[in-house]
Amino acid sequence: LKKNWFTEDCEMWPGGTFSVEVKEVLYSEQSDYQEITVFDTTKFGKVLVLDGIIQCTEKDEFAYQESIAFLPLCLHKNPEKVLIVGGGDGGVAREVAKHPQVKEILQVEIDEKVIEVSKKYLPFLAVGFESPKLKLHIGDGFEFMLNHKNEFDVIITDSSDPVGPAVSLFRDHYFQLMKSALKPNGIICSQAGTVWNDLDLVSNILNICKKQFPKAAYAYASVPTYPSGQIGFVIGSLDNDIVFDKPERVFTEEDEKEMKLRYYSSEIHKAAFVLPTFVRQHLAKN
Ligand code: AAT
Repeated sequence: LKKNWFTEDCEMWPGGTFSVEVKEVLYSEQSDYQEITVFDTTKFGKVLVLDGIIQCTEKDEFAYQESIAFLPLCLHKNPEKVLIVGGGDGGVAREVAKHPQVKEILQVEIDEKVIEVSKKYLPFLAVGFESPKLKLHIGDGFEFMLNHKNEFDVIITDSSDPVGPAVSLFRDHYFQLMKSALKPNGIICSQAGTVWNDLDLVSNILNICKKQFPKAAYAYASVPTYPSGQIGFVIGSLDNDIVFDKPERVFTEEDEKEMKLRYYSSEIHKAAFVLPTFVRQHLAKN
């Protein structure tokens, strides 16, 4: 490979990985929690990298942010109060704020530096922080959850992978705490890994979710710059009557335009829960 290619090298995806051609490194510093890098690329726009792992690229970030936001929001009958854990670039807040029923958003991000850097270099994401609906807390998502009970309609965990500061957000205890932080009929949605790289990780997270929530499912989105071009979410619901592939809130084409949606639609919502056969079979027996 040419010298100016960035390669996402991590023990979580051994033997093969994704590269992007870098035009210019805009920022690179170690924060209290992780190494933060922002660079510009020839074809993918600006890219945010934490500890060597791509968090988002300008080209395809909307596929991830829209999915992790609207899958749970549209499954809830009235998602008025929403908690976002992680998401320091602002992209998920940007999407959540668009939902017409959402009145109040709390966000807890561990690393103030990610927010600062996004505001400076990634304004298309950090625009999310400008919403008057949003209150931002700096702190650990796990600790935050210990002190909040019966408060949220929807909790979205936009966390990095389970290697650095986000390890606690994949634990049993965290899912238990999210459950008690929810109001009746509440819904959670957590970043839950890719089926091509680590199907066991996916089934572990889904099983942790199933232990706490009467209803749980894995949904996926196509995001070319995440490992293997795909990423998924576990969704858990306290509402026994939920039908995951049937959104409560259906968006018309006018809604899509007004909300500037580029990936999520009510059709995509249904498709997101239809899993490839090897995935369906693996999740059924593990
Ligand atoms: N929307 C971009 C996608 C992300 S960002 C993940 C965020 O989670 C980062 O800002 C990180 O600082 C934050 N974070 C990590 N641990 C915690 C914690 N314990 N509490 C609160 N915030 C935390 C995710 C990209 C997924 C990459 C898939 N390969």
